[in-house]
Amino acid sequence: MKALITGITGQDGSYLAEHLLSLGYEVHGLVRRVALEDPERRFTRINHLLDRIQLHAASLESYPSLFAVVSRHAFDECYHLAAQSFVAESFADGFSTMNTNINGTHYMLAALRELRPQCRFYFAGSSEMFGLVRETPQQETTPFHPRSPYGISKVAGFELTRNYREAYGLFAASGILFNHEGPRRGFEFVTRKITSTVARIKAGQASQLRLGNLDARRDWGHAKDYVRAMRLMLQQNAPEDFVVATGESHTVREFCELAFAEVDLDYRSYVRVDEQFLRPAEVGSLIGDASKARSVLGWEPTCTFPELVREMVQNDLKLVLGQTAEPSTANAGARVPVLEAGGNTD
Ligand code: NDP
Ligand code: GDR
Repeated sequence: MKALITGITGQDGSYLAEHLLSLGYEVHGLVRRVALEDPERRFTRINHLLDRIQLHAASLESYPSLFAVVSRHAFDECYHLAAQSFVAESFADGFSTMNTNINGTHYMLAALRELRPQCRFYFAGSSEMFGLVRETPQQETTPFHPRSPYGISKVAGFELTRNYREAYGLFAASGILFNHEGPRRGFEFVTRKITSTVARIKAGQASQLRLGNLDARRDWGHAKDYVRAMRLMLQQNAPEDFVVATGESHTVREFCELAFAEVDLDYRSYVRVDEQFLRPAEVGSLIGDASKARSVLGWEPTCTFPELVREMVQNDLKLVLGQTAEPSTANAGARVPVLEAGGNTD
């Protein structure tokens, strides 16, 4: 099986690449060019995979570049994960979020339809599509009410995916994934912001943690569990959309409480509310009902909330102390890919 992952340098892309490699897939990744090529840093999450995957330079903003990659390889599955994924940033720059997330998805679907209609397509939908929730818990049939440019872009991507399925017969499925985290999470997301700051406070390198809405409630799972569900969706007889969630929700405050307790500190002594981290329109509470994924895909989450918090804090402690931590850097520098003009690395 030959799979293409867009967003392979991100949290989910790196876990998914590992998962597919472990199942014997040939894994290809799409990466964008950046002006300052610094592959070792840029590919931190996939450094340890670089000698087992093939990277292709292309831009989500350019249909011809995506077309070129799809035209060169007979992909069986495409996991479209690349996106501007930070909700707060989408308020700061809604236009680029829309361009990347909506057009990027449309271009990928159009290129596959044109060149490789038998390739199965996964779209990274989000619980942010539910936004101002109409029912609790949220399931596949819950109406959408997005509250940010990011959420709107994901609803558009979801609808595009459905339309390509219905209009052109593509095997195109969307996962409606609730928040999933882990040691590879970007530092701007609240879980990693908390665990990395807890580690720095413990090491005497920081004295405070400034956050926005402590009462926001999320259904947090582990990214490693969630990438398994993505693949399972593409192994079904027919393309369908699935909610992927733990069915448990916690507040940001509870996350803080556990994370600080992990290093024997009381969060109340360190956490301060800072208005700059409040959002113009907030998604107050999300909790998913993944019954369909459980019964149809046979999918189950394996990581509990306390285990997730502990793993992230312990990993950040190791990073602060300069010890080996996730993602593995064991293979760093083994083969630093050079992304050549209009080309790929193979
Ligand atoms: P990350 O932010 O960690 O990764 C995003 C990826 O998208 C990176 O590889 C990034 O590449 C790439 N990307 C961003 N903008 C562009 C662009 N303009 N052109 C090409 N590539 C681009 O996200 P996650 O791994 O957490 O999430 C994966 C997907 O799942 C996203 O679509 C996200 O919206 C969605 N999702 C995530 C959830 C979560 O809780 N993690 C929940 C529900 C949905 P680069 O390294 O070059 O920046
Ligand atoms: P979210 O994740 O917006 O749910 O999107 P994030 O971790 O950014 O926020 C979760 C909740 O925490 C509140 N919050 C803060 N958030 C951040 N980032 N920084 C803070 O200081 C802070 N203080 C409180 C937020 O207001 C929010 O309520 C993530 C992304 O991965 C999306 O791509 C994905 O689609 C959804 O999860 C499901």
